[in-house]
Amino acid sequence: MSALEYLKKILEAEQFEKLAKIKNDELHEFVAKYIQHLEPSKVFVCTDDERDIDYVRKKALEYGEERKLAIEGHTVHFDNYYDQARDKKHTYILVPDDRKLPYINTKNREEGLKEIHEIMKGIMKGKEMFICFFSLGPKNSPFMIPAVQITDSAYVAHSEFILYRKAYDVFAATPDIKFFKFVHSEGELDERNTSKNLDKRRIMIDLEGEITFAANTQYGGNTIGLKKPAFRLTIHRAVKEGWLSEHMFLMGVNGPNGRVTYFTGAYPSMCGKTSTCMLQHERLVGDDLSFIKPINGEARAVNVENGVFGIIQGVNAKDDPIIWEVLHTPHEIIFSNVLVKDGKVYWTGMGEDIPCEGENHSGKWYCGKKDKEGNEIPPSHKNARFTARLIYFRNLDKEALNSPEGVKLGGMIFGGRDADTWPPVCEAFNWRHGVIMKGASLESETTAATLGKEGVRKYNPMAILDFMSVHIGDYIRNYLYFEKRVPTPPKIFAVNYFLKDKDGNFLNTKLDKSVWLKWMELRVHGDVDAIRTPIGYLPKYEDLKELFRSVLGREYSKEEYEEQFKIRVPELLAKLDRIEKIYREMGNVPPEIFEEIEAERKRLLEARHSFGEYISPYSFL
Ligand code: SPV
Ligand code: MN
Repeated sequence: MSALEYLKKILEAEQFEKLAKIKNDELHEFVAKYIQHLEPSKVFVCTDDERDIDYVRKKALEYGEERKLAIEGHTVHFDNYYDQARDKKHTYILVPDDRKLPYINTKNREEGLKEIHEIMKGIMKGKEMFICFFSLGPKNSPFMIPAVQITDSAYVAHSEFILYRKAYDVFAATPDIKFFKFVHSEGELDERNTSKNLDKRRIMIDLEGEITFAANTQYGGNTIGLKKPAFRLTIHRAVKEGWLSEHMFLMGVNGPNGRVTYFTGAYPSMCGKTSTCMLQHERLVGDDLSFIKPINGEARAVNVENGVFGIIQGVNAKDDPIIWEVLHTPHEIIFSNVLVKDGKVYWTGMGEDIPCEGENHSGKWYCGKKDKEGNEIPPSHKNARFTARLIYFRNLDKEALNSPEGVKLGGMIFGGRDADTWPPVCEAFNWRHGVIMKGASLESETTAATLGKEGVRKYNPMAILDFMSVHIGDYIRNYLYFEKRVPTPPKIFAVNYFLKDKDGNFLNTKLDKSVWLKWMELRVHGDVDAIRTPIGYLPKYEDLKELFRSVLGREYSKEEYEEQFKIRVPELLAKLDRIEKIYREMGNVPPEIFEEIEAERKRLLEARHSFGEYISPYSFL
C-alpha cells in the first residue's frame, strides 16, 4: 500500500483531502510513518485557513494547555516546574560515527534514532496529532525553507501560528518541495496538563535527515520545531552552502535625511539583545534569528520568524513602552510561566505591585512558597515568556519583515557583558578582524540570574554556542569565506553595555546604547571619522558629544568619554590569552584566528610600551 492509500484508509475524509492536495510522496511517507509510530487517536491537518487555526486555538483551551485570561485574546500556558528552559543536557546532535563536537552533546545517529523512536513509540495514544506547514524566512524568497511540524500539543501548534509564516499554500502549489521535519510529543501529562515523564525528555537533531525530535517536554525552546530545533539544522545547512544562519536580531537604524541602515546583533542572554532591537525610535525587524545570504554581491538579511517569544521578566512601562503596550492590548498573546490572579498576569520586575497569591509554574502559589529543594519560588519564572506577532509592535519595519530579498545589511554587532575589558562600542578594522576578534572572541559574564559564581566570563562565540551543530572551526571558516562572496561585507562592531567603575557602578545608562547605534550607523556610511586603536576604531569625543545631545538631550563630558573608552591593556591581554587557549585546545580551527590574536597582542604591547597600561583614546589621535 502506498503512503497515500494508507492515509486515505485511516484519516477522516476532510483531513485526508488536505494532505492529498499536496503532491509530495516524501511528505505522505513522513506523515504515514509517524501516524503509525506515534499512534494518535485523531489527526488534524492545519491549512492556512483561519478556521483551521481557530480550531488549534480552541483545542489548546479544550485540552487545558492554555487558559483564557481577562483580556480578550490573551491566554496563559504553564510548563512543568522542572521544564522551564531548554534542556541542553538531553539535547543531542546526531552524527554519523563517534565524532565529537566542541561544547555540544553528540550521539551516534543510529543509536540516537533508535532511542528516540523507542521513547516515542505509541506516545500519542489517546491524543490528537496536529500537522502544520510553515516557512522559515519569507515565503517564495531565496531564503525560504519550508517545514512541517507534527505535534500533539495544541499549545506548540498555536505558538507556531503566532511565530511563523503559514505555508500550506506553498506545499500545495509546489510538488515535491523539500522541507524540514519536526516531530514533537509532550508525552503523558500530569493533573496540571504539564509533561510528566521528564526523565525521558529528549531533543534529537538529525542533521542528515533534516529532522528533529522532541519528547516529554512542552517548553517552547525545546518543542517549537521552527525555533531552536530548526536552528541547529540551518546552521549546518548554511555552513554547507556558504551563507550565515545566526542567533541575531535584525533592526533598522534611522540615519540622517531618512536613511535607514540595517544591523544584525548577537548577544548572549542578558546582554541587551532584546532591549537594543526594541528601541522605541528605531525599526524592529526581528529579535532572535536571522538568515544572511550573499545575493548579487551584497549581504542580505531576513528575520527567520514572524513573531516574538520574549522574556517577560523586567518588562516595565518605563523602559519598554512598546512591549508594555503590546502586552496590554487585546490581541492574540500566549503568556507562559507568569503569575496569574483573577485573570490578570504578573511578573517579576513589572514595576507594579504583585499579589501574594495566585497560580504560577509551581501550581497554587503564595509568597514565601518553597520548592522540594527548599528554594523560594518567585512569583514568575525568570524565563517566563510572552508569544506575540511582530505586527503588534509599533516600531516594526513591516516592509523589511516582508521583503522576499531581505534587506541590505550595513553592520553586524556583537555584544558581551564585561565590567572591565571592552569599551562601549568599537568598530573592527575589517571583516576578518571583526569575525575573529569580536564575534569569535565573544564572552559574557555570569550574572546573579545564573547558578554559580558571578562575573565569570563564559566563552560564547557569536552567542551561538548552545546551538553549534557543526565544528566551531568549520563555522568560523565559513564566516571568513563569506567575504569572498560579498566584496563589501557589513562592518563589524562590538558593544559592551556593562562597563563598571572601581566601585562596581555601571559607567553607562541603559539609554546610551541608542547613541552607540547612531554612531555605528554613521560609520557604515563613512560620515564620521574614528580613532585607530590597537583593538579597532573608537568614536571621537566630538561626534559622541553631538549625538548625546541630539539623541538623548544630555551633555556627555570628556571625563565620561575618557573613562569609558580608555584602552585597558592588562584586561585586553588577559582576554587574548583566554581566547587563544580555547582555540589552541579546540584544534581544527582556521590559522587566521592565531594570526589575528598575535597581531592584536603586538599592537597592545606596543601601545603599552608607549603609553602605559590604561590609555586614553586621545593618545591615539
Ligand atoms: C534563547 O534562549 O536564546 C531564546 C529562548 O531565544 S529559547 O527559545 O528557549 O531558545
Ligand atoms: Mn534565542
